[in-house]
Amino acid sequence: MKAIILAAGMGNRLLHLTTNIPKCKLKVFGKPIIEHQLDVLRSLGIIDISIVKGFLKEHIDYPETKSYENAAYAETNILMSLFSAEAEFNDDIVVLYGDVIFNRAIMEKLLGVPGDIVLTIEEDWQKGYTARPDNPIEDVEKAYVNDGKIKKIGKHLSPDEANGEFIGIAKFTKQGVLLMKDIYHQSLERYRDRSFHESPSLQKAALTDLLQEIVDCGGWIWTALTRGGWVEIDTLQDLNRAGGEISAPKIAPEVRRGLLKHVLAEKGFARFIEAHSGISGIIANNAVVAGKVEFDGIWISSLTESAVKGQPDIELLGVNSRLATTHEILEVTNKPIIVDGDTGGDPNAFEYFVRKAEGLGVSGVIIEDKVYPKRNSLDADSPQVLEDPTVFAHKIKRGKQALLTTDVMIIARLESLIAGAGLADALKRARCYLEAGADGIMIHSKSISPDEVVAFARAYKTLSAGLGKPKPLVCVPTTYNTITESELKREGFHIVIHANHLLRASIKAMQAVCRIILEHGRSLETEKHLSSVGEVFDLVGFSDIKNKEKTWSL
Ligand code: SPV
Ligand code: MG
Repeated sequence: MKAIILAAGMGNRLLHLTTNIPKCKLKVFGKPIIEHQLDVLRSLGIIDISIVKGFLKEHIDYPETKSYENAAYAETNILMSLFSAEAEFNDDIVVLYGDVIFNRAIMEKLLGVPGDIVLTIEEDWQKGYTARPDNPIEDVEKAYVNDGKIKKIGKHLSPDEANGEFIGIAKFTKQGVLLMKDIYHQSLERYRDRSFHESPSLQKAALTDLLQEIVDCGGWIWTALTRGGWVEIDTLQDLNRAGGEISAPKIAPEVRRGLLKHVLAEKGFARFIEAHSGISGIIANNAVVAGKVEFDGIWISSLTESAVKGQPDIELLGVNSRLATTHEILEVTNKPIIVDGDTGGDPNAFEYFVRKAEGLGVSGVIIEDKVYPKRNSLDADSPQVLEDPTVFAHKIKRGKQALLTTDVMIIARLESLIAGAGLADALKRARCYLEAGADGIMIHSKSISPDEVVAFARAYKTLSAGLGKPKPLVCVPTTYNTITESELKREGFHIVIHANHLLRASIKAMQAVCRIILEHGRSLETEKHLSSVGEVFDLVGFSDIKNKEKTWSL
């Protein structure tokens, strides 16, 4: 008996947890899902195990297994993954979806049921879904079983008709494998350029589509019934209920610190989003769309760090407040952090700040070339007083010398355009600060058009290249927000910071909820605008703590 584990998919619904590791490597009770599977298989003497990999395949490395690849994992589905291991179709096999954890009894029962094709079917399937509100019933691979055999199978089966759920574990004898292969190859011809049961094409087909075709062709598919004893991990909620941690994995300061340089070296570009508190840090850190588009790092903004404490952005709260907020955010996130250092204060204060930030695990500090105490750059009415460039360059030198590692970037922020001093002044200052050792330049602007920062970027390319190794260029497109990140990248920017959006979003949301409560004299009407208390528990790691307590009491 051989086993084939299908672990090529992306696991999009596990959000931040599967951007860097494949779903089958997520831990449940401290052990990756796939290792739970390997342990059960091996305990039953099944040692000829193949794993079909795709997304982040390099992370699935088990020396005593065979490896197959579905390189087109993003455009195909599980049937293509299974047939990527067709070379193994010469013996009895069990096939497992890579996201199911099951106990030994389930596998023993499956192996014990005679029949050339046997599926493990959950009988009490509806009950499972009342406890999994994140898993819509339309996504369940439902089955209608009669006389011990599958009559219908697939997600489209009506819940009233279904009397079971396929849990993603199947057995094929040698004869069963032959039948499956035959029907698959006939189907490749017969269903060329058209839909295949519930899927738009055979390339995008699920295993259940082929199983239904086997039934329709007169093949018999038997069932091994179960009531519980397994879990499928599709969502954060599933993972947490199974005993897995859903908070972002922790990272040591010395590892995190160098990540910004690493991202820039790898991708040449990084997108940052602002955070101002632990909870906003978690939201920023974990945000992901389409399974892989996420922020590369977090910006600790002076504007929002002050505003969240109800204070204006005028260097009022001091470096220790900024460092405390930074610490709070570092505690609950694992991405690179750039901290807004305002003007940096005097050189001694700046040395203190960069050393503390470095110790905490910060990757970058940006200081702006204005005179202390600065005013927020986006305010049109405030005086924006530029610092003498020599004085500012000296501060950069002092900061660089104070650092103990080469991990942290000190980025000089040019306020020439904010102060109305023009492009030539900005370029002159950029040269001066780069010569003083700045690791990058931020050009700021409050224009609603990107033209002036783009003009700077074009001139900067030549300037920076002329000074030796080109240094990263940063921008904050708050006012000129029509330009996209990719356009900015094309124009020569390396870091784009969305500098205040989470704070502004929360202000609006809080005001709306206050209004609704005042208008209705109760809070019922606010519910649709709110996260559930359970979601708060999940976000802040309370759900993980409950799991840990269960693990430790075992
Ligand atoms: C911040 O986010 O605090 C910044 C950018 O420094 S800005 O508010 O545009 O000055
Ligand atoms: Mg600021």
